[in-house]
Amino acid sequence: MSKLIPLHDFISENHCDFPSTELSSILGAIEKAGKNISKDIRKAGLVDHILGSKGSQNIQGEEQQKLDVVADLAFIEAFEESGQICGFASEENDNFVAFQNKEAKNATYVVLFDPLDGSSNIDVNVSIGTIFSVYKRISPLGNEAVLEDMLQEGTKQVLAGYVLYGSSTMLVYSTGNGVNGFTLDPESENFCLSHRNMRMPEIGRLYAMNEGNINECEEGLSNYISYCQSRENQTGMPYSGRYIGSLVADFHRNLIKGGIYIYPDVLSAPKGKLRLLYECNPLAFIAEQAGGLASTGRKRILEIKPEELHHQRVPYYVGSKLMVEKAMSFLKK
Ligand code: P6P
Repeated sequence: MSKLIPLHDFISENHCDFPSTELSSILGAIEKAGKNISKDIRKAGLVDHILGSKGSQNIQGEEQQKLDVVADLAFIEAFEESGQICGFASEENDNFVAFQNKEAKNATYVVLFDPLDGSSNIDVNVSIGTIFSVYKRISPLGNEAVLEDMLQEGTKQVLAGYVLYGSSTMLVYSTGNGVNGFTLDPESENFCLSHRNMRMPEIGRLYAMNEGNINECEEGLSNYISYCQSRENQTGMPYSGRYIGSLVADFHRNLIKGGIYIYPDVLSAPKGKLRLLYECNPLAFIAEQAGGLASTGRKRILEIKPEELHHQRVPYYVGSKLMVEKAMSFLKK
């Protein structure tokens, strides 16, 4: 087996990827929290404080799982310890938080994150993930972070990615110079380079959508799904439907094998279900950096100007370039 390259060695060998040592420190914080959450998830069935509902709801009105809150706190602590983050917004918290210590007020970056996406799958042992997005602050150094720091277009991301707690635990990120994937080595407890310069196949034969919504989505999308299920597509065979119910897991599979993930606007979610800031932007950044596309079906995700912190949801078509383009061609202009 060739020599394993731990994340920190990769970063120092590719310092050009990191416009600043601060970013590599932030990635170190994500690595630290990701390792801790991975340990908790691996023993979830055995420890009472891990599984099940916490008996509270988050700002989204969703039942919080105990591990949601544990993950949220682990990432907040790691970001604060890094000294590079002046403030954050988390899907699990009511508002953004400006760190109060002097060092933080002089920090350059803000982070937006979903600490544990797909957490309803924890109790059934299905892959879940953390999604993160880092921006340079707009507000002046020396002051507290402000809301505008959190409401930037996705094109302004300087670091984005995810931790996937799957059959193995992976960290996948981009700083705008391509996408690299690292797998947690249980022996050394290091994330080691396992997927260098990841490229999303231009086309594939997998589509991920909750087809329970098929009677509530627009006709063009319904026609696209019929196309996927027909012999008219490029394979001459029906595509395979693969929907895990965990965005990070569906996205990661499509990144490797090619495919499309769709969460449209439906009657129960008129603007779509997925959150622009915490889910759509970071994965759109990764998709585009790997040669894929991410759209609302009509507009590039990364160009949307966020208007509000929590409830801004968008329809989401993300994945292989030719598949997203094909899906969009079925939608009314
Ligand atoms: P539905 C999880 O709650 C999530 O945000 C994504 O991870 C997942 O793809 C989607 O929602 C599942 O939603 O409505 O199909 O159960």
